[in-house]
Amino acid sequence: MGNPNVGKSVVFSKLTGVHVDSSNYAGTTVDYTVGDIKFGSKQGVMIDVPGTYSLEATSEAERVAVALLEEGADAIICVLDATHLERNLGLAFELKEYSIPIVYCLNLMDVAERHGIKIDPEKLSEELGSPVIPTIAIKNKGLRELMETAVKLSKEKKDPEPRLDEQERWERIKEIVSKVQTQIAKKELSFIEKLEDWTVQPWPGIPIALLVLIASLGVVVGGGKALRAVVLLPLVKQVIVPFLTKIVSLIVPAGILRNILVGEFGILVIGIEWPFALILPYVFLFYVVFSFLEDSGYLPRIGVLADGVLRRIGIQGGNIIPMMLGYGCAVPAILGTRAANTQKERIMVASLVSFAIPCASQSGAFFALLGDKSIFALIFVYLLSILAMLAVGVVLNRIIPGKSQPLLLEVPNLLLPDKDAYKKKLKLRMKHFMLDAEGAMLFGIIIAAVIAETGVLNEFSKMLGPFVEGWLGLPREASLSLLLGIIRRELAVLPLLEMNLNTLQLTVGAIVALFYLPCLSVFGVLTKEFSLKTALFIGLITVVSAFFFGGLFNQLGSLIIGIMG
Ligand SMILES: Nc1nc2c(ncn2[C@@H]2O[C@H](COP(=O)(O)OP(=O)(O)OP(=O)(O)O)[C@@H](O)[C@H]2O)c(=O)[nH]1
Ligand SMILES: [Mg+2]
Repeated sequence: MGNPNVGKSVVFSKLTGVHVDSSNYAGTTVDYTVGDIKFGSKQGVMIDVPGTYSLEATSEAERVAVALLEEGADAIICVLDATHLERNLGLAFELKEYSIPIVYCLNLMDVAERHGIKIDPEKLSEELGSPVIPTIAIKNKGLRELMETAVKLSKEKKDPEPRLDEQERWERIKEIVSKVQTQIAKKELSFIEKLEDWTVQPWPGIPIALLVLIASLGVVVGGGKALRAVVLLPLVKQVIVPFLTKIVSLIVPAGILRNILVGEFGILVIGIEWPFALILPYVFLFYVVFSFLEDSGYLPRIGVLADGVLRRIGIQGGNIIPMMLGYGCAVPAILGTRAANTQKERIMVASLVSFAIPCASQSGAFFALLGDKSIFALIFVYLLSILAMLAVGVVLNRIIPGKSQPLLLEVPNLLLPDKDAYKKKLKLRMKHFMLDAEGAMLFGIIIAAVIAETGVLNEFSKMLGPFVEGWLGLPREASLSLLLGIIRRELAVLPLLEMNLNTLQLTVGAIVALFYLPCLSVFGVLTKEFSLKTALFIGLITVVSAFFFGGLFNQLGSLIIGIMG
């Protein structure tokens, strides 16, 4: 157990070999994970617990932590952040009220040293009445000793200590800190320390944030485009697909089956081109950049800068993390809202993520659709998403009962990401994308191939035709987008690529896709985390706004084009 962002998940992963997410911000772990540990001839289980500031849980994630403590254990490993000892000792003291033996893991010793903080573990151990093991979890330092101590302790009995009242407790903590900790005066702030200060002040924090944004977009959009145009598309279009087409043509006679496999919407044609050549490069580069920002501790700093704006729509700056996670995938973003302090904020952030934040796959599809034709349309769609978010935020803030509480937004130390942890994280994210996203995308593509080749699509398009053509100004076949968009968000965009649309139509298509249904997995997680009613409600609002805004834009655009001749 321990405060948020002290390295619990790293300790857990290193000791059990079970990979759990770790990132440099509070609220990475929002549910518990159990892992097996072997130590000599001994076997047992270790549990990775969400971070909590105190045992008076105020968020869903903290409640999970406290519930686990109530269930009991043979020993508690209480992880402390050596760079914020005073605050961390609050929970350390509360845990002493239980009859479970505790070993304190004094982590982040390397960062403390960099900050000129010196702590005497032996003295601290005397004061706390339990062993204290200094560690650098990320480098595996001290973890063996930590484990030995925990195993030894687990056989001992411990008497619960009486509860100290708030006042007494903090006085006692102050006294301990003054005894065990010395701060070496440093001549000059290091560059990282200066950067830590700069990035949370409007000046030069906001220009820095803009630079980070532009650099990130440059890598993702520019790099993705290059990767796609130079390597992936030629490979798929000129080598792989012709090869497969040849083989299939040899084996399968001309007809419906051959078309389903290698025709215009053939499974082996777009089933390879869409996921691998169009979406993958962007998703990959997005996570390259995002994981770096995550581990560096930069993301919560944007929360500090954006706090003023977000507060106006009833959201704390701390919620910036799940919102940004949403640009990757809405599922972890919605789970991440468990760290929010109130149910109202949870629902608001989850709705905004489902409503107007395009996920990485969908962004990839937007870049592919609009990137070459009109960079303005692309920028417009993203600006619109931000405007819509603010507008919907204001409305939801009014209609959802409850209020948001002031939250102490924890700003972590800036760290240079650990190379191995970073690589592992990236690998896992890509694996997850391959299995989850590509699977569902393939499923959608198979449906598309079958309904396109069997004529079902024609019937369906005829039905929706008047609406799609009249109101949205898109060709009839665009109803395929609406059908496939139910499965995954990028599938609402990709079919438009094959339709030779003009810029107005492309933008309308992108707007509809932007707001259109959250995908099936998002619907599932909304139902699980909130209720079926909430999921259906969010689904309904998104569809209605998609058609309303898309159509409105088309009508206005056509009018303006008409007037200008
Ligand atoms: N330099 C350094 N970084 C560390 C150390 N231990 C953990 N970290 C980093 O600190 C950050 C937080 O680690 P996590 O394991 O996610 O923290 P947590 O306590 O599980 O956080 P929550 O799940 O949010 O409660 C990550 O970026 C880790 O890589 C350490 O000893 N030294
Ligand atoms: Mg964790």
